[in-house]
Amino acid sequence: MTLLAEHITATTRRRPFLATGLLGLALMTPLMANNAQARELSVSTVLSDAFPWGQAAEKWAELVKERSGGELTLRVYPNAQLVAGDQTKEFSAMRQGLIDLAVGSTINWSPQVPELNLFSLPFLMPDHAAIDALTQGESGKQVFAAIESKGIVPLAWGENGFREVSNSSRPIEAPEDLKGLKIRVVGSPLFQDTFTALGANPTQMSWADAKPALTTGAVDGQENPLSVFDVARIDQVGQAHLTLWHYMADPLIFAANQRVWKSLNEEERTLLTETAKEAGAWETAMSREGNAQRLTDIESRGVNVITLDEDAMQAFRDATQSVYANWTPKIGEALVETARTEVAASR
Ligand code: X2X
Repeated sequence: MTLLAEHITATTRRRPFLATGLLGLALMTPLMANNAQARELSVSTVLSDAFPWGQAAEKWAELVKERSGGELTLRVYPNAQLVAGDQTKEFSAMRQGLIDLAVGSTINWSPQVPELNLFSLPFLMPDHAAIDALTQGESGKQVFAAIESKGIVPLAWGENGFREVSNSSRPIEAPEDLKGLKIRVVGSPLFQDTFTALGANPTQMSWADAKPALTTGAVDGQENPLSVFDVARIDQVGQAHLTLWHYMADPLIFAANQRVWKSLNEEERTLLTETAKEAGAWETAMSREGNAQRLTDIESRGVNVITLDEDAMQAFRDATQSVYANWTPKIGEALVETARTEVAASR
């Protein structure tokens, strides 16, 4: 089915009162026609419920179903299928109404919301306390305001996690070790700059294309959180070396299309917001707690896990300073300054 046909079918089946045109009427099922109260909303995610990210969306759906007594249901569409795998189009698709709700990564939405690049600034957030300081602080408020100004209603935060770099050919212990390595990155321009600054050869592609590219050796390396490396069994596609450099972490954001949001009553909005916050907090804690075991499992599969001392970390920080020069004006001087202050206060 084409994306549009799929959307029309999905939308009309779920929201008969919003259906437009004859096609919509023709596709209305008798059940829904008799039960105009029940409503199903689509939720887009990039990763399935084999990963914490997909589990965050499923948890949200579970809580909504439970508390609405079945009157409101969320149906999760993983693997960026509502945007045919093109994850950096998710935000636009939600804005256009092709997607009702999403649990999305700040990286994937950053091409449309420049402020979201804040979280991708290399080595800005050293630990979980720093991430929380931003998402739960003034920075988070400003970022949510930026999302809202683009026609999307942000509801809550979750977490994909600290992204660690892996590759098939050598241990990465210093910026020089990245020289010439082809690294798969998400199609978000800041990553092009970070890996270029480090002397690597960044290649932008979707997650759907990443594993095949690692398998064939079209790329040498990738960067993703431990949960993704573990669940997707990235060790099985030749990624023998994994460096824990914590260079950035991508929060997840629970959000809604504005028209969908306006069509909900006050009670439904409160329900969606509270359950999103609960699901996000649950997933963030679960994902963080799982990391120690994941690391043990990854090492037991023979992956060479590299940790860096303070000097080595500083060398990476120094090598990526140009990213701040290029991106601070795009993100907003004031926001970057606020974030730096919040990170410092969390130390
Ligand atoms: O594509 C990736 O690397 C992933 C799955 O982590 C994101 O969607 C940001």
